[in-house]
Amino acid sequence: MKICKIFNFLPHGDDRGWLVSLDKYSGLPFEIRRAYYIYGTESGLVRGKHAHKQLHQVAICLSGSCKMVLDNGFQRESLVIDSPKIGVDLPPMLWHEMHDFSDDCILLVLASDYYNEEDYIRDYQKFKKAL
Ligand code: T46
Repeated sequence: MKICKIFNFLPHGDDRGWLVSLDKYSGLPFEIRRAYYIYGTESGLVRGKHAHKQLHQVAICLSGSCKMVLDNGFQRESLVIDSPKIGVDLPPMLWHEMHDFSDDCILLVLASDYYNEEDYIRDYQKFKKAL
């Protein structure tokens, strides 16, 4: 089974460049309640390292690149993302880590709900037990 699910967005292009619009009609699996973005992470540092109990998210690399490591408790996959035309699905109960940030990486994350620290599982063994 493949863990990683990718959304391919449809850019609107003309002689001025590209525009991608995202909402519930463009194939996202949830209505967006929150957006945040990550930038300025040094290449040797790792972010994420958690799963969410309920939250559903999609991560989009708007600039530069980073490596997403995804783990469903049984299998681990990784992929480098470097295009604003694709989104990585981060459903509930999927352990995710972000590695190898380029200096210019801007990672946009669209989320199904507001920030809630109670929704995080930050201990891998607890994550495995909760599956
Ligand atoms: C995730 C991955 C992809 C807030 O105050 N509001 C927010 O909406 C978020 C997301 C974070 N914060 C605060 C909490 C911490 O003090 O920002 C600080 C850094 O958060 P965290 O260490 O959780 O960041 P990452 O990069 O490890 O994880 C983030 C998201 O938190 C997480 O939900 O799935 O990106």
